[in-house]
Amino acid sequence: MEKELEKIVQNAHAALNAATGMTDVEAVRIGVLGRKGTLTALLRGIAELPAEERPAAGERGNAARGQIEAAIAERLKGLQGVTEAELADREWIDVTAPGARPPQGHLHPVSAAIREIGAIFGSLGFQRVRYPEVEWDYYAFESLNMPPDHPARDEWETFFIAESGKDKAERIAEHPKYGKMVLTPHTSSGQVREMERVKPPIRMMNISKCYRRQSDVSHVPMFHQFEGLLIDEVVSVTHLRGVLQYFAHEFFGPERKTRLRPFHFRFTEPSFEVDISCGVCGGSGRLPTGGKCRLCKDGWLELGGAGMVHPNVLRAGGIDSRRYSGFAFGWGVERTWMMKTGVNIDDVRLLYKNDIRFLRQF
Ligand code: FA5
Repeated sequence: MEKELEKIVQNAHAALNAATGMTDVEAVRIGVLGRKGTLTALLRGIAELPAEERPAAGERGNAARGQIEAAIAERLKGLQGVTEAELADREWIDVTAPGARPPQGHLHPVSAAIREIGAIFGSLGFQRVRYPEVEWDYYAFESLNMPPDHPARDEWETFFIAESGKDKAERIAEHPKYGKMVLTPHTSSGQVREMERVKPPIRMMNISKCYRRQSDVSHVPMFHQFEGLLIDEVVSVTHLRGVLQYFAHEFFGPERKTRLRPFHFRFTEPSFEVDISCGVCGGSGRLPTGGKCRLCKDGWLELGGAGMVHPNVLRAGGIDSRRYSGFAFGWGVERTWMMKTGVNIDDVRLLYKNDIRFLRQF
């Protein structure tokens, strides 16, 4: 028995030394001291020894048990220290290090431009409004001095919306003057709606989506326009020019200039196209290297249309054209943004490709 005890103790020590984790130590404990453990079995055998040998055998057995228990406790303590040290090593954090920033997006350039444009005209007292994107022919064309079948309408390359037979008949009976249903081809559709909504003085800023059947480097089928309308008692072209110059100064910077070029729109008289001096060549049309500026060619870029509101349009809006006059202008948001100094984009369609690599640059 003596020898067996010694062997059990030695094996237990060897197994404990080889243990690399708590579960190994637990396996040793069960294997030696558990109900079916080697030492437990040996100690059970003491009962079968002659009576005079039992006390000494019991004492040695208990001493061996105590020794193994102490060795287990010791080993556990050691391993716990190691685990804690490992954990501390693995999960170490430097609380003073700067945090990792999560990726942050930003507004689409068109949304950012809309905000900026709205804020500039807001500072001049122009009130933001919104009118339907699906509009009646009456507001998009007829009330703007473009009777049905007038050739000037062709320029707007309009999308028409189909109305079903019964609904259409009912609607025409109710609102005969409205005509066909269209996708707003320009924000000028808001002019007569605004005149119907409020009486002068009017300072409207209508920024909205517009739709035309067009797609090339300078056209997209869905784009945005911003339309200013100002109606009051004594309004002249000088006011129009001052407002446009103020906007250009704020949006593009003080070094850029605007000019009004005579044009023709059915709903303004006189009418103009507004140009802005090119931000690439500084308005000269030539590059410092001597060549022609590829963006503008002659120093100017077209921004959009403008003019003094036609008396027929004022009349359509129920406004006395002998007492009141006004100006209006309508520009494309995308093209206006593209003319900012440093943007340098030669295809407007890039804005709607949803290519994050492109959008991230602005
Ligand atoms: C108009 O739409 C007139 N309603 C502007 C106006 C308003 C004149 C008030 C007088 C008084 P035009 O068709 O030229 O005009 O369009 C104005 C601007 O919208 C263009 O200069 C361009 O910047 C932008 N635009 C027009 N079509 C597109 C398109 N398909 N894609 C992107 N931008 C466009």
